[in-house]
Formats: sequence, structure tokens, C-alpha cells
Amino acid sequence: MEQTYVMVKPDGVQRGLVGEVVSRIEKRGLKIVALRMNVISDAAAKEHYAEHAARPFFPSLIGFITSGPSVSMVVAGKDAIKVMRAVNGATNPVDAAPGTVRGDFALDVGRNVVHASDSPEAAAREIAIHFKDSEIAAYSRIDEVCLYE
Ligand code: IDP
Ligand code: MG
Repeated sequence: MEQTYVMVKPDGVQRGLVGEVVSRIEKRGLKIVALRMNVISDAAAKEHYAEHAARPFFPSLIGFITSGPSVSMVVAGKDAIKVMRAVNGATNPVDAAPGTVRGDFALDVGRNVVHASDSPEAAAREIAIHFKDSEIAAYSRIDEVCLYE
């Protein structure tokens, strides 16, 4: 089963949306195999968003993502990377479809509530930044017999 890294960003935590996001992930059938709340360090944030280092919004992105607690998860399941990107919706919430997290709860690209890895390479890289192997749980969810053919 594929794994992806998901974050409820500091705006999502401050707005009380942790449960909403977790609930959507669980109800979709995806399995949370690691979960933690912490304030991400400046170094980890810069590594996480390294691909955007040259962009004009990079300093404010790093400042915001480290400004308060966020919730980090490893989420597993069939096509978890693609499915989580769809659950979250388009990067710019103005373009995000209703029914997605960003389409239901956000308006501004710099306050778009959630993150999810965009490729298998990014997922492996981001999971390794935020979690040790020993923090990722291997277990079966009882509903998997109904969820998967
Ligand atoms: P993603 O979060 O959907 O993967 P990316 O393009 O990887 O989107 O950008 C990472 C994050 O950087 C976005 O979620 C958003 O918070 C922020 N961001 C992206 N583009 C802009 C921008 O043009 N202005 C301000 N913030 C941006
Ligand atoms: Mg991205």
C-alpha cells in the first residue's frame, strides 16, 4: 500500500479543523499510520519546502509553517498520494472544488489548511523529514476487508 505525508498546517490547527481533516481521511478509507502535533523547526520546514527555495513567497511560507503547531501524518492506502491530493483540492483554494478541504474551508493560497505529498519521491522524502521509521505503525484496519476487493 502506498504511503503519503499529510499536514494540517498552523491555520488549520488554529481554526479547529484537525478533526475535520482527520475525519475525511479516515472516512475515505485511508489509514493513518503515524500522527503527531508539533511546531516544525525552521530547518525541517526549509527541507520540506526545498523545491520552493527560490520563489518569492518562500520566506513567508517558512515563517508561517513554523509559526505554531501543525499536525503531521503518514497516511496509507490504495493510491494514497493521488487520493490525498484530491481530498485536499487545488493549491489555490479559489480554484478548489467544493467537497475538497481547500474548497470547503479556505480562500487564500498562503492559508490553504493542508499539505499532501505530490509524488512517490516527494512522499518518501517528506515522510523521512518528519518521522522516524519507528514512529510509523504497521497494522490492519478491521474495515479493510470491506474496503478493498
Ligand atoms: P501544494 O501545497 O498544493 O503542493 P505547492 O505549489 O507545492 O502546492 O506550494 C506549496 C505551498 O506554498 C502551497 O500549499 C501554498 O501554501 C504556498 N504557495 C504556493 N504558491 C504560492 C503563491 O503564489 N503565493 C503564496 N503562497 C504560495
Ligand atoms: Mg507541493
